[in-house]
Amino acid sequence: ESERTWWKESVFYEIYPRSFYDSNDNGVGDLPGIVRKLDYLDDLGVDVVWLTPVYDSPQADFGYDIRDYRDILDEYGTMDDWERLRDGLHERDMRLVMDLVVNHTSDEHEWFEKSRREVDPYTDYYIWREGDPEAGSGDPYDPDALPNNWDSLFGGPAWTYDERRGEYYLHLFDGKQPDLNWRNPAVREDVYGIMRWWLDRDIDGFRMDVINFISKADGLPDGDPSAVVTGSEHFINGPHACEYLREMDERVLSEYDVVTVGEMPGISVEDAREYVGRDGPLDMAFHFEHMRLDEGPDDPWNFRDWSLDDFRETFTRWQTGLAGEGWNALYLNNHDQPRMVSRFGDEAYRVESATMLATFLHTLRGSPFVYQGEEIGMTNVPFESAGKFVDVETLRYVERMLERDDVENFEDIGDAVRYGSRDNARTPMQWSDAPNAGFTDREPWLTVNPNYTEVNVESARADPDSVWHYYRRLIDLRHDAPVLVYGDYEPLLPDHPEIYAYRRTLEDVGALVVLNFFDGEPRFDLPGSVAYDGAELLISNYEVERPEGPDGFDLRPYEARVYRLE
Ligand code: TEU
Repeated sequence: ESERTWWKESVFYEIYPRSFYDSNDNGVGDLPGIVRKLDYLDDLGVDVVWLTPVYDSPQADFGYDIRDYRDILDEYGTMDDWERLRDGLHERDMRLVMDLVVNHTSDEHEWFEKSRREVDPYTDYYIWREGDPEAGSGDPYDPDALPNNWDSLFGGPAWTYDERRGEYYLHLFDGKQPDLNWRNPAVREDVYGIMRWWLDRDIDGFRMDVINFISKADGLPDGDPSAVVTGSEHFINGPHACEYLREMDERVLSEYDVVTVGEMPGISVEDAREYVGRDGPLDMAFHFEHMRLDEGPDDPWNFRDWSLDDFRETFTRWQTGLAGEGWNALYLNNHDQPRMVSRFGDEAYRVESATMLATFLHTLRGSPFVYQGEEIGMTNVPFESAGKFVDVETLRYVERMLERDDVENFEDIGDAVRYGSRDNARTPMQWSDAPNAGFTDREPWLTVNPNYTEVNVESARADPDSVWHYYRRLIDLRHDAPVLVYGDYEPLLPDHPEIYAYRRTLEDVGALVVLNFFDGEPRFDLPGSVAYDGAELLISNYEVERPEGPDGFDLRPYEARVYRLE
């Protein structure tokens, strides 16, 4: 809706704690490490920090598999460290958003341990089915024996047979991440209890992991086998997802002034209106449409070029589709995605394309989410060999592919894995040109990108023309220019093959955004429909000769300009 609130005016910063800063030199980032970098975040100017999971967990999916929702992973620190982090943020007028991962738990969570043993009241806390182990060969993993044909999002069947209980349990992700049974009111009550426990510790909101997956279709019917993820039509935006979230809103969220962002793979603008529209239970949603633009239609790992037409069409649809209805959560990369420079920009024009994409992110209608390292233009990683990857999704994919007859060795799929692996986003934050990028004094848990000698915080802060200083200026600009936050969005030059341009308008103030998405030098001509009396260049990533106005100019590779129009 169009109401003004703090979270619409906020720039969010996502921290992946394992890779942010290691305070005790064991090779793993931790909470005291983040505390030491609070002034860094304050200097950058961000308003809200979203922390990916720091709870006790066996780390099968690096924290998205939670063993205890009310405790901090030992490697990351203690509750006291967490409180110091929260207070340090609040003292600096920053807010803290925690990750809520409640579609599934770890298989080491007490609830699951009890559910396997059919201990009440936990017997129905998860989704158990008998299947037909007698079918086919009698092997419980014979596909005919499984309760249905659903795939896990990490590949392979979504069912694992539990010897102890003699039944299969559903897991939309790894076998170590069993799905909770949201139909059971006691499960929902326990989730609300966890939420209140954190909200009462004065957090400022939740990012909710795959929250549109919590409701599975009645009877768990077989899915269309031609879908990219078989079964997904039966668990993405399932029949009761919105209803459960409404209940959560009524019972918990409405009592607190917090922000909620649902991570929602597979939602359309129409779905988003239900979740985050006028009467929607949540504030914002992460959609994935722009993340699909370079993925093959049948195989997400079969990467192809994305096109500016599709990119512009997608963003325009979300900008106009939520206008007056809801609020966009804007991102170009996160801990699950390749680095934006390597994907939507150009490593050969690293600084230019990083700053151009940053300009885009901060001048759309919605709240920008900056992912750690983005503000210094970190890029994908030239992983030396298969053995350097650690992410479960990547490892499962490699395993699966190596079983195929047409794949001889890792290098046959090396390009796709190097481009698409989530590990690209998870290598240590590059603080300086010291060994291990100044992240740790020990062997880090995941390779450091060798470009750290050039791309690092210390050198970026020393260089006024760096990506870092551009982010800082851009964030300041957004704080001072309500038109960039609240203004209407209108695309200009809708068919231009190289330029993405748009106008934002708030009452009598306009902003003109002109972005060259490639390395050519196209000419920009302001459409005659855009009238103005005066124009001021608000920000640009190249020097601009002062008298040059917004009506027409030649762009340089990845150039970005924002003009204020009166
Ligand atoms: O990600 C959800 C999700 O859809 C991922 O499968 C994502 O699309 C994929 O990794 C892209 O390569 C969330 C978390 O952000 C992710 O880190 C977790 O692994 C996942 O949920 C399970 O909790």
